[in-house]
Amino acid sequence: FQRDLHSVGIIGAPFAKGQPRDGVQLGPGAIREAGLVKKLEIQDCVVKDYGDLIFEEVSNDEPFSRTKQPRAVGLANKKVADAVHRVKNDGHTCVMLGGDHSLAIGSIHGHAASRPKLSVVWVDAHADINTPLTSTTGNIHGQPMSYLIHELCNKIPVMPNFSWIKPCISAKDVVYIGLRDVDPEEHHILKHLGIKTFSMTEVDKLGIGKVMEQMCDHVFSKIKKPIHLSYDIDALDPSVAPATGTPVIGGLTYREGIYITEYVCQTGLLSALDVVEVNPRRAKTEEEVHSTASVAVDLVLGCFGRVREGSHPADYKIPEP
Ligand code: EXY
Ligand code: MN
Ligand code: MN
Ligand code: MN
Repeated sequence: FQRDLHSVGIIGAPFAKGQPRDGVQLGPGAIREAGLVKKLEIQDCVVKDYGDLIFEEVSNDEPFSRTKQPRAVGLANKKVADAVHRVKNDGHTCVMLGGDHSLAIGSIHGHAASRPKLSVVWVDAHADINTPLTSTTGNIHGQPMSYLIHELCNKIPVMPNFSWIKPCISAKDVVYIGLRDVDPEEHHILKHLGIKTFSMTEVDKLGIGKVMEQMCDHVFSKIKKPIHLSYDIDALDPSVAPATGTPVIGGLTYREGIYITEYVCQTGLLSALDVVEVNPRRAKTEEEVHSTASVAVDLVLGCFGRVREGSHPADYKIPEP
């Protein structure tokens, strides 16, 4: 087995206002501290760290109807979109470290600005496809997909600091893996738009190997598009990744979670990755912070060539006595 060379551009996005729990802004720091850059370099990636984005305070950010902190979320996502666009134009595979999952609005938007035809693989316990009008919580991290899908554009109200967002993906180019906590309104949207979903039931029934094969059959049925992998750490079982804001029992095992990344890497089409919802303040112990951050690092490593069978340099020679 031989590795490809990967050129990786990393953006930290310490942002928490797409949801109500403090601490998810500390995700990028925790993932970096777990050795992300060093470990990528050890596996022969060329890494450019663009550092962490700075998000200004937004005053008078009153809810828009039920939707909470729309101005801050809209503004932060514009920054993320511009940063991801830049990383893509610089020629790297982009890694966006969240922060909460509302940041996928900017990440996918910025990615689509430089790669117009994308497929999106959304790995999550949740569908994150509420519209501002179906959401019962008003938390934008439960809504990002709704702003991005063409087929929903006439269901989205005009909100402050959201006017720059234009839908940029088609329902047929989206696949979900790991679902197990989907609101009724979201379930309707998924069925109505015919979006391909592999809930935990399909993971149980088919096994993760077949899930990934069928995922590829679905998104690459016509042309091979670049992949945007949006990986919510809560897709993994809370026993594997406890430090997160909305844990749901019955999730992916460590092995299933890693297999997804190995498989996506093997397609050669990974173009951008989000790792979101790591929240160090939701951990019960320091050990839970470390284990969650270290799993997040392993997911990134899997996306960039790490394989469990091991690997070796092409020119390696067994030493002779
Ligand atoms: N469906 C619920 C909502 O819309 O608020 C819960 C969303 C949780 C979103 C998490 C991060 O993926
Ligand atoms: Mn999510
Ligand atoms: Mn989630
Ligand atoms: Mn590869």
